[in-house]
Formats: sequence, structure tokens, C-alpha cells
Amino acid sequence: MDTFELYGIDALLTEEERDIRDTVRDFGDKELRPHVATWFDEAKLPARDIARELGRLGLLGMHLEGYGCAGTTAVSYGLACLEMEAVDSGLRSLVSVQGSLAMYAIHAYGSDEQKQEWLPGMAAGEKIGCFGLTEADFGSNPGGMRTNAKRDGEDWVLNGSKMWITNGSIADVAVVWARTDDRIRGFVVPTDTKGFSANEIHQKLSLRASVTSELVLEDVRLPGSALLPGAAGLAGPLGCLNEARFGIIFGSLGAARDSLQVAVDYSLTRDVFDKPLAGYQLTQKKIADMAVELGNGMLLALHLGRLKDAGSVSPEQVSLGKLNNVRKSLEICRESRTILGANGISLEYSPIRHAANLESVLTYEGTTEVHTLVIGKALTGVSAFG
Ligand code: TGC
Ligand code: FAD
Repeated sequence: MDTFELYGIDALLTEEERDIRDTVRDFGDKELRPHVATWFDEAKLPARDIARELGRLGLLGMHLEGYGCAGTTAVSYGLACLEMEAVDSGLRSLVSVQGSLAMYAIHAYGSDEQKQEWLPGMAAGEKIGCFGLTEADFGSNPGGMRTNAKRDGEDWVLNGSKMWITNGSIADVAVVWARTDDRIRGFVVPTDTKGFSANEIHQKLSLRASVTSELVLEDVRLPGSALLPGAAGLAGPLGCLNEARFGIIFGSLGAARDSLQVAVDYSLTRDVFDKPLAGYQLTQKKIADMAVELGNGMLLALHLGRLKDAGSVSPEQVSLGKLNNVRKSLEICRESRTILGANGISLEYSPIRHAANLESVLTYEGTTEVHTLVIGKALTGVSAFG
């Protein structure tokens, strides 16, 4: 029996949600899992090919309506993220950044022309998008950004740089957030625009099966129509982050579920002191404790998913889910690793890869500390930022 069976999770899902989950799991197990350790080891991801496959499955922007998007429930989207992250957080990142950040920004704030131009190709995985908010000196505090956009007649001219941008150097389009004379605004930047360049970041010890880049904007001249008309101020990008953080609430549990499963299987076949490791009480305590945290995390994710589908989830609740589920999932991956002993440090087994990935997940989309302060502010009414 696995944890979700123990918790009776299937009974909480609709038939359509179970079907979507099973389809994504099957795809992940057959097409991605056999290659993922090599992609991680070599820090090379065939992202374009994978994006097309994900597009064919309808996973890109799947919770958005129209423009070739599937229009599923938030819970279905969450389950898809979970199954992708059960293979590798880098693959879930690809889905998150494409659907919840780049596509969502255009879908929620874009003009009709912007939506028609970009969304169908992005949903199909033919066009890849990235989302440039963070700068080298402004991660947790994006409101301090230096990248700026100045009006020149009808045009906009962008200067600055962005750091740690997922898919940056393979993207066809970048959603870039920049300071204007008015407020922070978003721009849809085709990456072949003169003055735009992207440099891949190497030597990462986490999310190696994911492309991470610096974006450089040097006098990037864009027509007035490149501005996202529906977003003004930090609420624009933060609105996108709510979407991606929601996916992570489910997604991180995938890494934990896979790690725990690997640990349980290993404990049954590994003999220590002449009997299987699974038969020792200390091992069973580890397994039981991990299952409780994993199952509780899933109940929380489903609860927040149902709230989101009802249109009533708040940003603070999303922070709560991201904080708890990533933190607990990382603990589960690390504890699973201990059960594997020395084998646990080999890429042959997934827990250490998942744990290394979750170090990034703990940091991106709002660090543990940022989400703690968001919750602290909600509970006390006092902001401890800045
Ligand atoms: P503050 O003064 O609190 O708010 C500024 C404006 O934003 C509004 N707002 C939100 N709106 C929607 N959703 C939210 N979660 C919101 N939080 C705040 C707020 O109402 C206000 O609106 P308005 O209209 O009055 O202007 O802002 P602050 O400067 O004090 O900062 C708040 C803080 C620290 C919580 C925020 O800046 C934050 O969340 N920082 C973390 C940054 C972050 O998460 N960056 C992620 C970058 S993208 C990424 O990591 C992708 S990873 C790749 C992958 O997913 O795979
Ligand atoms: P900092 O903000 O410098 O934080 C350093 C430490 O200080 C953290 O522990 C933090 O919690 C703590 N801290 C900050 N403020 C406070 C405070 N007020 N009180 C107490 N402690 C505080 N960004 C994008 O825009 N797009 C992307 O696609 C993207 N992809 C990423 C992919 C990867 C693999 C990684 C690692 C990052 C990615 N990011 C992306 C950037 C990510 O969002 C930032 O790294 C994150 O927001 C944290 O910013 P920082 O790294 O500058 O850390």
C-alpha cells in the first residue's frame, strides 16, 4: 500500500482528475523517467522536444481557458504538476514557467492580439516562454528592480538584466517586468529582438535537468503594443506567482512520494544484520512519519485546490501551502535518502536528486522566509518585510 492509498486520496478525486493524473504518470514513467538521471548528470535537458510532447498531452497552460488551452480544474493542474515532479522538479518547472508564469501573464493581462499571437503556440509547446522578474540584487524584494522601460515616441526602450530565469536561453518569448515612470509594468519581448540576449547559468548543483539563465536587455526597442495592458504595479507579477506557487504545492509532493516509494522498496530488499531493513522498528518509524507528512500535505493541497476551483483561495493560503509542502517534501527526500545508506548518494536512486532539486524549490517562487513572513503578516496584521 502506498501513502495516498492509505489516506484514501482517490475517493477525493473526480474520475476526470484520476484520468489526467494516470495519463501524466504513465507518460512520465515511460518517456521521461528512463532518461532523467542522465539529463540531470549531464545538465542537459532536451526541453524543446519535451515541450512539444507536453503540448500534445495538453499540459501547457492546461488550467487556462481558450487559445488552445485545455481549461481543466486547478486540482487537475496540481495533479499533473505532482506527477511531473515525481520524475524531476526540473520537468515540473518547465510546465510551471510555461503555463503559470509566461502564459498566465499573457492570458490574464495581455491584449487580444498578444493572446492570439503567443498562446496557441505556447499551449502546443511550439513556442517556449520565460518569466523575468528576479534580478541579481532583487530576488525576494522584486519591488526594488532596476530594469527599466522608457517611452520613446510610441515605442518602449528596455534596459537592465534579469537573473536565474528558467528557460531564459531557450525561450522564444520573455515576459519581462520593468520599472517605468509610472509603475512596474510587464512587456512581451520576442527573444530575437535586437539588444536581447540570454546566457545560460552553469555549475548548478540543483535543478540540473532545467535550463536557468541570465537575461540581458540593452536598448531593447519594442512597439507600444508589447506592453501588457492589464498589469500595473507589483500585483501583476505577484498574481502570476500565485499560480505557479499553487502548482508547487502539489508538485513538491511528487518528489516526496517518489523518494518515499524508492526508500520503502529498497528497505524490503536490503538485508542488514541478517534481515530486511523494512523489518526494523526504526525504519518503520521513518516510513510512517514520512507517510503522515506526505498524506497531510496532499490533504492540504487538495483543500487549497478545491478553494481555488471555487475562486476563493487567498495568496496567504497559497503561501501556507507552498511553505509547508516544500519544507516537508524536502525533509521526506532527505530521510528517504538515509534509508538507502551509501547507495542513497548515487544518481541511480532518486531521493538525493529530488532533495537537491527541492533546495531550489525552497528558494524560488518565494523563499521559506518570505512565505513565513506573509503568514506572519496575515496573522498579526503587522508587516515584517523591510
Ligand atoms: P507589497 O507592498 O506587500 O505588495 C505590492 C503589491 O502587490 C500586491 N500583492 C499581491 N498581489 C497578488 N498576489 C500576491 N501574492 C501579492 N502579494 C502582494 C499588493 O496587494 C500590492 O498591490 P498594490 O495594488 O497595492 O500595488 O509588496 P512588498 O514589496 O512588500 O513585497 C511583498 C513580498 C515580499 C511578499 C513579495 O515581493 C514577494 O512575494 N517576494 C518573493 C518574490 C518571488 O517569489 N519571486 C519569484 C520569481 S519567479 C520564480 O521564482 C520562478 S521559479 C521557476 C519555477 O517555478 O519553476
Ligand atoms: P535573496 O532575496 O537575496 O534572499 C537571501 C536570503 O535572505 C533568503 O534566505 C531569504 O529568505 C532571506 N530574506 C530575504 N528577505 C528577507 C526578510 N525580509 N527577512 C528575513 N529573511 C529574508 N526568478 C524569476 O523571476 N524567474 C524564473 O524563472 C526563476 N527561476 C529560478 C530558477 C532557479 C533554479 C532558481 C534557484 C531561482 C529562480 N528564480 C527565478 C529566482 C528566485 O525567485 C529567487 O532566487 C528567489 O526569489 C530568492 O531571491 P534571491 O535568490 O535573490 O535571494
